[in-house]
Amino acid sequence: MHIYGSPLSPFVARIILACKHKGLGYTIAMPEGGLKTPEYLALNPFGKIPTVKDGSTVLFESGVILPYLDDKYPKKKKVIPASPAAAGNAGLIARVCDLYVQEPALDLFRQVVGRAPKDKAAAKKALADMEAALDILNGYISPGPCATGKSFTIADCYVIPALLFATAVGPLFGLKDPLKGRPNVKKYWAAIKKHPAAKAHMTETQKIMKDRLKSL
Ligand SMILES: N[C@@H](CCC(=O)N[C@@H](CS)C(=O)NCC(=O)O)C(=O)O
Repeated sequence: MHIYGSPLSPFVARIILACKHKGLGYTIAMPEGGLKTPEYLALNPFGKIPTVKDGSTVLFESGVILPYLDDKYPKKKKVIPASPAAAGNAGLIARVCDLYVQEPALDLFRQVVGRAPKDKAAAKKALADMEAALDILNGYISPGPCATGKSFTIADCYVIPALLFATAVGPLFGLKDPLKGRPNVKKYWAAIKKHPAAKAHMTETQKIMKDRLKSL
């Protein structure tokens, strides 16, 4: 299986984390020549990452790729829990991170790296939105070892990249420790760093992020 993308992308990271949990082998690289070449647009007409090529199957959109991996490799560990209630809970935590933690964190990141104009009012709102979402996440997330408790699930595939961005950008906008006062999130973050599916990805991404921010 080939993943088009980079581990720094939180959307790509979801797929990497799922593959690591499942023990699926993969190669990963940015599309040759960039995201908007005719060759890449033929695979993903939005010209975004991730796109996955698995034999003759080509899929994009992280939210589509994750359940595909469970269905395609039924003998491997799953990321979506079997019981509807557990799957719903995992999906809920994932969605909270996707829409409400990661989105404002990415808005802030775009301002930092110059992909969005510097705008103090927009940054203040994004920071407040991110904090409010972290408070809500704190009410749903397990303190560990994984986001829903014992097992690594789709929730972790979403929470980890969202928190990598939230903890990286918060301090740049005056929020020294975005996890402070959110004890469940804080305990989760300390625990998941040691998880075999997450450890290497988190170390690698934090280094890429640090280098990226240092180079500005
Ligand atoms: N909804 C998509 C979002 C993918 C996405 O926005 N990827 C970003 C990278 S972080 C991208 O490719 N941006 C380039 C662009 O929009 O031109 C998913 O979940 O896969």
